[in-house]
Amino acid sequence: MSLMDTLAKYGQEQVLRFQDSLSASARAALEQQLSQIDFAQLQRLTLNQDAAVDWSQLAAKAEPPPAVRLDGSHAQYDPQAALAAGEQALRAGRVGMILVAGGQGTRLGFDKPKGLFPIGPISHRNLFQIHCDRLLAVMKRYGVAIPMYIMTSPATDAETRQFFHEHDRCGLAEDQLTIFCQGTMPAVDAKTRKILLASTGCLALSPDGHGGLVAALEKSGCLGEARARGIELFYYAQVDNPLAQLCAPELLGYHLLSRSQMTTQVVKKRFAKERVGNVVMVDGKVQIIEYSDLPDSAAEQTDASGGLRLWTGNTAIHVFDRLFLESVVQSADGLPFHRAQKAVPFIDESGQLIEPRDANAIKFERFVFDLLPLAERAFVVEGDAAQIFAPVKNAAGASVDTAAHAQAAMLNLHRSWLLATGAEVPENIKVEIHPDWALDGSQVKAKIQPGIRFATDTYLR
Ligand code: UD2
Repeated sequence: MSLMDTLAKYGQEQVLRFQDSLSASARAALEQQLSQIDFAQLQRLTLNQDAAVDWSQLAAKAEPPPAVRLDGSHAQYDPQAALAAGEQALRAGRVGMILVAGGQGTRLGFDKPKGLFPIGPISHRNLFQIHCDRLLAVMKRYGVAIPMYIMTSPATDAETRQFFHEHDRCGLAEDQLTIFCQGTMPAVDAKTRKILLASTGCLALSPDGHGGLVAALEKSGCLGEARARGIELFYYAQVDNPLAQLCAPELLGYHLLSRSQMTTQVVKKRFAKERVGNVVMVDGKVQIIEYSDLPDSAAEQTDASGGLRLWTGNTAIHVFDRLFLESVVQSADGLPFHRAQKAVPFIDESGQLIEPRDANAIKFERFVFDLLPLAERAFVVEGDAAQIFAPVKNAAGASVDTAAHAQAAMLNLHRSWLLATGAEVPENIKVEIHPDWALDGSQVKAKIQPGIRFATDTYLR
């Protein structure tokens, strides 16, 4: 079927409205974009013919998942055994690291890839550097090279590659860092369901969500390369969380001991409507109900102890079996799409660029956590938010999840390590610890004089 016939069949002829004004190369580029679109799938989505989820019904059946709790309760496995199993996997070179960095930092008001956002309270290291420094310290501790796979999107790819090129891959070896780009989905007009044009020769395309990870890992060859290197499990984190304990052996170990295919680290939600996914059990399956889909009534329910009944906040820190990801590659196309109403700039019929203030378009995204129901065995482990979770989401001044909140969390964590050794760190003094100086509190005591008093802001590295 010709392109025009396809466009006519799906009522999307408007995308070629300006073709006569395009150069041959511009027209070819537009046709290349159009060739990537599954018009039948897009029509199902725009006509809402995909399986609609009754979130109220799902939430009514949702139970808190069995989870290894911070206080050690519900631990079917001995924490020391988990630590040992995770360390063994690390030393054996069976672990790879996936960092997703394709999102546009719109909420943050930062017009570069979020990974380039400077977050180090004293060092001003950006998020990419924070994560790479930690990975290098883990590698040093376990004497192993851990491959780092960074997923970008067309919105973040070029600047991300340029950054790593200009900064010697943040110290990672050439054969250790792979940057791969996720897929995209066209944005459609919220009323007419017509595909929007970003310019006369370019579609308004958005990243297809971090659920695009599986297809992107496969298409980029990363999954095959990881298999060839003997990688059996991936530690997964979002670039926006500077506290993520990359490749933490305990979580890896619980994943291995429980024979889980996908393990999720959760934190106790701070309040009912916290903007985190809710990790729940429904009909025996672990799954995540995103904050935007959870009815208030379900979010606000409390249990006998007075705490939130659905208490498990999704930190988006996961451990995946490579074999599990390989097994779902085929069904990755079956991951559901979530819709987001967004303000998307577009070219109107006269060829003028319109930059709406209010949501005018629908974006379609897949979520990586929708892999959970596909796992026969999933596992959930509670982490201490003060140690593992301080996402940078919102612009300065917001009540939660700003850079200032994340920096305070980083400083509080490092302070706690120093205070535990008997050092004195006055409240107004900032001490930032580079992971090469100390990856966690256990390494600090041997590095400082007993009872030392920090009188000025200090960056230990
Ligand atoms: C995400 C989770 C939420 C909770 C929270 C923790 C979803 C939908 N929600 O909320 O449950 O775990 O994080 O901080 O996941 N990204 C890509 N490609 C994309 C879209 C996003 O790489 O196409 C990355 C992005 O760079 C960021 C992360 O995924 O690091 C989260 O992105 P988000 O902003 O869509 O999700 P958020 O923060 O609302």
